[in-house]
Amino acid sequence: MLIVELLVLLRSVVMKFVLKGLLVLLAMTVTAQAKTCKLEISGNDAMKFDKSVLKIKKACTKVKLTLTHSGKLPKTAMGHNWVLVKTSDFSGAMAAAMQAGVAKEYVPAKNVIAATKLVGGDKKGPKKDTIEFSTKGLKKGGDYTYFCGFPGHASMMKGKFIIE
Ligand SMILES: [Cu+2]
Repeated sequence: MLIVELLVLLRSVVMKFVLKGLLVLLAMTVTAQAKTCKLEISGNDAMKFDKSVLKIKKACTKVKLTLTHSGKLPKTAMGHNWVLVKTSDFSGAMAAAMQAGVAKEYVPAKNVIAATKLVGGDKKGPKKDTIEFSTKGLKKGGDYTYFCGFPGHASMMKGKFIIE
């Protein structure tokens, strides 16, 4: 008699643990489904980004990136954008950015994971641009490069985008 009662009690305790575990898992899944990670980078009048590496965690499902022009030169002379590509697409994307021209904000027509508008340092602006992009399809440990598509800038203005 006592054994049966004990077994029933034990079963209900086990069930509680299982349910609790499921709830925790569910909560983790919900959290993982919507995690926006913020990144900031700026470009200056000396044709440089302030960062050569940008890192996010694999758990980030979205990235909110802000590019700011920290200088004073207009975007016609020293414009900067931020273009993210697979490193294997980088050299092709540099050429494609130039071909796209200022009308397309020097953003390549294809193989672009994400890109901002062209920003300038003077009041004509814009001084900054914020974009949001999904990390869907991007791999942890993958090889990604970001660069500025303004003609001639990418040799100095580039960096690694790392998912860890
Ligand atoms: Cu630039």
